[in-house]
Amino acid sequence: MSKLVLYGMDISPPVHACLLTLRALELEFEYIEVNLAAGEQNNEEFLKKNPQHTVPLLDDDGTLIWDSHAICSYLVDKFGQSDELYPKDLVKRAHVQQRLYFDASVLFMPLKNICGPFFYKNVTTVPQEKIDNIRDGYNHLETFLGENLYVTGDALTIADFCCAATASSLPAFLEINPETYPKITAWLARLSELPYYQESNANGVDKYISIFKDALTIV
Ligand SMILES: N[C@@H](CCC(=O)N[C@@H](CS)C(=O)NCC(=O)O)C(=O)O
Repeated sequence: MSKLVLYGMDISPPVHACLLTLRALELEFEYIEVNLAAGEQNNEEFLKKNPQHTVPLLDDDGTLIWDSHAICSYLVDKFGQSDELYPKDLVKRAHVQQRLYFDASVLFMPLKNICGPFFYKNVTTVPQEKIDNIRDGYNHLETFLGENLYVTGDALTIADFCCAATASSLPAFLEINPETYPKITAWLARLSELPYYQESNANGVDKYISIFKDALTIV
């Protein structure tokens, strides 16, 4: 069994997605906190491992993988007892991948586009357009969920981990109104019942949301 090391930060949604996957697979790993506020991601040592200077970063016995979506896929392919969380079936896998790319682009980037300027440049005003981008993501997610239990159908996959890690943090900027988004609300409640959800995601989400409470003005 190789030695897995995850570099992360406690409030980072993509890190939470990896923690959910690691714990779902019951894998042992070492966790190393990277202090992004102190700029540790730009240290020479970290940049050698990930020139894109982002967390999460996985080190699997010297094999370095970054981007949460790539990490979660790799973990299931390499260590999963089954392919349940990341199906090998071509069509099922394509559907999971579509949701992973959706998370990486449509859901996550609006979050990063608000919190990046806040953390690194002390920007506390948010143009309405950035909030509208979050709403677009919610609308798509609500449609994808439809009558399904999970984002690609009736089975839990890594696409749920990635999308839920982002979606649960986005209320820092725009509430998920249960009347407007009943499917998203029910899906997040369903995921929160996973035994490893609180530790892997919810604790960090609470901290993330509390940082932004009353901190931003929408203009
Ligand atoms: N698409 C990437 C996004 C990773 C990302 O942007 N992580 C943020 C923290 S949430 C980060 O490391 N920011 C520091 C930086 O970009 O310098 C993923 O899913 O892993």
